[in-house]
Amino acid sequence: MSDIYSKIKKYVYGSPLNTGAVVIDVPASEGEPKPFEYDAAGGTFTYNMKDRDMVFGLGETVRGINKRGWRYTSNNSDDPHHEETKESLYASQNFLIIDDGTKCFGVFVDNPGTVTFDIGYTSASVLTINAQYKDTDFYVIDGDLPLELVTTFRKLVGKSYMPPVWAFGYGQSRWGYKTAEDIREVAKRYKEADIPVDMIYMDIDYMQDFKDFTVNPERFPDFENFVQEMKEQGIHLIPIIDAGVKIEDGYDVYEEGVKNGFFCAKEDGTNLVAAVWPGKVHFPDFLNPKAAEWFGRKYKVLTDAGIDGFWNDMNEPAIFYTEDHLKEVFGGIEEFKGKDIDIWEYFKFNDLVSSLSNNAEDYRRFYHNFNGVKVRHDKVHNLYGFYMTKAAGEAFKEITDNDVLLFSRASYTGMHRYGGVWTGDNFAWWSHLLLNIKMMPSLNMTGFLYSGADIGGFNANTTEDLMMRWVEFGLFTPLFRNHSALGTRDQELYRFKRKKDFKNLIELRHALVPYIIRNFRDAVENDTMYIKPLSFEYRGDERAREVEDQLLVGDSIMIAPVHEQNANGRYVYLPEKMKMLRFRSYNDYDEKILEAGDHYVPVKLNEVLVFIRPGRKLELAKPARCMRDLDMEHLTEISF
Ligand code: MIG
Repeated sequence: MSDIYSKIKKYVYGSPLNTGAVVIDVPASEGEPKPFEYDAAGGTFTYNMKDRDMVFGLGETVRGINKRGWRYTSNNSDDPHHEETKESLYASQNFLIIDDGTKCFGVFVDNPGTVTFDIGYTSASVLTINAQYKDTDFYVIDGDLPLELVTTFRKLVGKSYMPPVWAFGYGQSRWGYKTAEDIREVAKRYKEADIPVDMIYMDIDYMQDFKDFTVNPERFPDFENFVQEMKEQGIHLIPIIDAGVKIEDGYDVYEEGVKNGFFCAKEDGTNLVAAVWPGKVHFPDFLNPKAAEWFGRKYKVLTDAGIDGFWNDMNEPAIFYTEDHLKEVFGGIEEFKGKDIDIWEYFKFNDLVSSLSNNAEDYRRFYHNFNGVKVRHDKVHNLYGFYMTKAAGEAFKEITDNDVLLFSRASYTGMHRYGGVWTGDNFAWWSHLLLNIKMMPSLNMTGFLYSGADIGGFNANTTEDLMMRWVEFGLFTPLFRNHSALGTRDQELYRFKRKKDFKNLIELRHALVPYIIRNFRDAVENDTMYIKPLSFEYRGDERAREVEDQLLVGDSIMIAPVHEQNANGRYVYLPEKMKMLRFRSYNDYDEKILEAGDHYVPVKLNEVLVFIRPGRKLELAKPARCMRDLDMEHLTEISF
C-alpha cells in the first residue's frame, strides 16, 4: 500500500464531497497538479499534448481507443443515438492515461457533476479538463507503463465486481417478452435448435404496470415455480429494475418511500414528480444511506422467489418529463395559440415540446440528502446509477445466500465494485459492432470488467450476418447478451437460417469459459485488464500503437473480429509471431503459424479468428447444454 502513496498525488479544489469512488485516503498535495496547469479563475486544467501523445480511458464513450481529437462530457444521459458526434453516454468514468509511447501518466477527476474533457477538440494539441462545479479531487498518477497506471488507479478505487460463474454464459433478452409463456417459448425454441442458452432476461413487461418489485400475476401465475422450472433447464431469469417508483396509492414501495422521506424532494420540500416507464414517479434518494438500504432490501421479493440476477435501468436518471416542466411547456404553447407564426417561431415551438425529456433544468429541481448534506441533484448527477447499484449490491449480502448477477446502465467510478454495465441502446449497425470493440478496453481500464453491448443491436433491424459477426466478437466479452428493442425484427438466434453456425458459436463460448473466467478473475484480483489494446503490451511497436480493431484478451490470445458487412476476410497486424486458429466450432478449426507483420486472412461468415501468443496456451472446455453442466476441470489445451 505504501507504494501507492508515492505514485498518486491528490489535489483538492474547493470542498469536494466524498463520492465514494476511491477506497484509499490519499493526503492532499500542494502546488500545481503537474504536468497540468490549473487556472483558478476558469477552473480549467490544461496540458499541452506532445505530437506523440495518445490518450486512453474514459470508459463508455464514443469513438476510438485513442480518445484524442474529440470533446467528451461526463453527464450521464439516456440518449440512444450513440453517434460519433455525441459527447455523453450513460456513464462517467473520469480516468485518463496520456502516453507518448515511452512516458505516461494518469489522471482521475473525482467530481460527480458535469466534467468536460477537451482532448484536442478546441485546439489540436491541447487537453483541457473543466468541471461545471469546481469542487474536485484531482488525482495525478505516476508510473512507467500504461498497465501500471491502470493497476495503481484501480488500487485507488477498489476491486472490481466478480459475477457468479454462470453469468459468463449466453443470455437472451428482448423488450417484448410479456408472459411466462413467451419465455417458455424462447427456452423451447433454443432447445429445439440445440443452441445453449443460460439466461433469459425479463424486461419491464413482467411487472404489474411497470411497478418495481411486483410481478404481474396474470402473466406469471405461480412465479416461484416458474423460476424453478427454468432453473431446472439451467436457465436463470434476470428481471429488470427501473429507478423510478410509481406514484400509486396502496403500492407499498411508494407509500413507504413517502412516509419515510426516502424520495428526492424539491426546494419546497415536496417530492419531485417525474414521468418515466411506470408513468408518474418519485425518485428514490439512493444517496441517502437509509433510503438506499430500504430500496436494496426490496429486491428480496424477487430473490426470495429464486431470482439471482438483475439489471438496473433508467438510472441516469432518465426523465420523460416532469410535471413542473410540462406545465411550463403548456404555458409556452398558450402563447403561440392563435398567432400567425413565422418559421423562426415554428422552430421555437418545436423546441418547446422536444425539450421535455432529460431536460437539464429538471435536474436542477430536486435534491438529495447525501450522507446528511442537502445537495442539488445536478451537482451529483453522475452518482445516481452508481448508488442505485450499490444499494442493491450491499443488500444482496443480507437478503440472499446466492452470488448475484448485477449490472447497470448508468455508472460512475466506484460502481465497478458492485456490478457491471451494459452499454445501453445501440443500433443494429456495423459501426456499432466496431464501437463495441473499441469501448471494451476503455471499460476495462476503468474497472468495469463485467461489461458488454446489446449483441445484434438494440434499435433498428438486424441482419443474420451482422448478428453472426457480433456474436463472434461477443464470445469474448464477459457480458454476452443478445438484446433488442420492442418493434424491431426478432433476433433470437433460432430465428435465423444458419442455426447450426450459431450453435457452434455459442458452444465455442462455453468452451472458452474457463479461459475467460481464469483471466477475468486475474484482472479482478490483480487490478488489471481482461481486454487490452495491443499498445499496452507491445511497447515500442509503432504499428501496434495504432491498432484499434484487434484486442488482447487475457494473457494468451489476440482477437481480430470481422466488423464489415460482406467481408470474407480482413487484414491483421501481428506484433510478433503467433499461432492463428480459425474456429468453425470448438473442435473444428485450422491452425497456421504466422510471422510478425501484416497479413490478409480469409475469414468466412461462420469463422472466428484467435491468435495464440508465443509460449502461451488457450484452454478449452467441452461445451455442455448449459453453464451448470460445464466441466471446468477437464480441459484441452492449444499451445504455441
Ligand atoms: O425506455 O425497458 O436501455 O435495454 O429494453 C426504454 C425497456 C427503457 C431502456 C433500456 C433497454 C430496455 C428498455 N429501456
